[in-house]
Amino acid sequence: MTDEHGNELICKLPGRFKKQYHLKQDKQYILDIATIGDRIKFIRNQDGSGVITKILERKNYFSRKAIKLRGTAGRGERLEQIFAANIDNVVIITSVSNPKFNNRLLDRILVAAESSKINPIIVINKIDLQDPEIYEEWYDLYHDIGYQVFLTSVTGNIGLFELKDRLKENVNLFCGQSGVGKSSILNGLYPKLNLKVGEVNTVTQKGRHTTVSAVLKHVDDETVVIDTPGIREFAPYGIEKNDLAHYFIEFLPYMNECRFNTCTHYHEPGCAVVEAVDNGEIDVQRYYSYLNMLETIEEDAVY
Ligand SMILES: Nc1nc2c(ncn2[C@@H]2O[C@H](COP(=O)(O)OP(=O)(O)O)[C@@H](O)[C@H]2O)c(=O)[nH]1
Ligand SMILES: [Mg+2]
Ligand SMILES: [Zn+2]
Repeated sequence: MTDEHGNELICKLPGRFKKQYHLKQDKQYILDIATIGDRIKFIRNQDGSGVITKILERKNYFSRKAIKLRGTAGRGERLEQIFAANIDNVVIITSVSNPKFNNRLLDRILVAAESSKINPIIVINKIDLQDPEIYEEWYDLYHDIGYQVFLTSVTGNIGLFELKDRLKENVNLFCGQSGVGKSSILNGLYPKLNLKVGEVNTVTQKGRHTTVSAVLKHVDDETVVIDTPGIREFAPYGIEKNDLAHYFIEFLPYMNECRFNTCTHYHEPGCAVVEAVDNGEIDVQRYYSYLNMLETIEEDAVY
């Protein structure tokens, strides 16, 4: 960790701060588990190292539903896995090709960002590998919703300067599928980082827990980037069926017009969201993502 003067030191983390997964019902959870980006109090040892004594209140944190662990299926445990805390931007890296653009995953991460009130930034990378007509459609879709979208190519050195400018003086959490170019982009923006590229990200298996090990780097006095291992599956944590549509922000203007105020915008008659999809005001791909997520929430509820 880094102290108030910007010096790095190693801090011991007492066991009680180490619990990696927790139940939302556990009222202590915000205070109990240390995560990347936490601000902490510590005692300094004589040898210059420290011991963490307190985790300070977080302004926000970014999490997902933990992937199903062997031995827990069917026991009704709904566990949350925290990636990082005190974040300004979730920078969602996607690629137009190799791997191909995954709008379902993007929409899931957007929902998580919206529900945790963290600003999302979308990066569409590897544009050197694809025809502009293809990626411009995706650009327009997300841009028209109101998201900030950057088109980049690390090989072609396109869009990196603009992205770097946007990340300045913020704490930025990078996430996305493995292979989309997270490490390449970070190296392109901050060559000193010298991250390994083209590595298959391994999620380390420790006992029965699966660890997400994110790395936090101060790239200049005010700018922080956090790199995370590739995400294969992503389900936001703790979202109720009736709240899901609120996080598809372009649905909001229509939702009040639905005939039923309990409308899930699926099968109900008089649904203004469905009507907006039918007449092209809401993009059908986004609506499919919504239905896809609604279905997974319902599956979980069966436990
Ligand atoms: N053509 C092309 N390849 C890229 C670009 N960015 C990254 N790559 C390649 O994609 C592969 C995966 O990159 P990496 O940064 O390790 O992805 P990560 O898993 O998201 O960190 C590497 O072989 C990179 O050289 C790009 O803009 N264009
Ligand atoms: Mg990487
Ligand atoms: Zn509706």
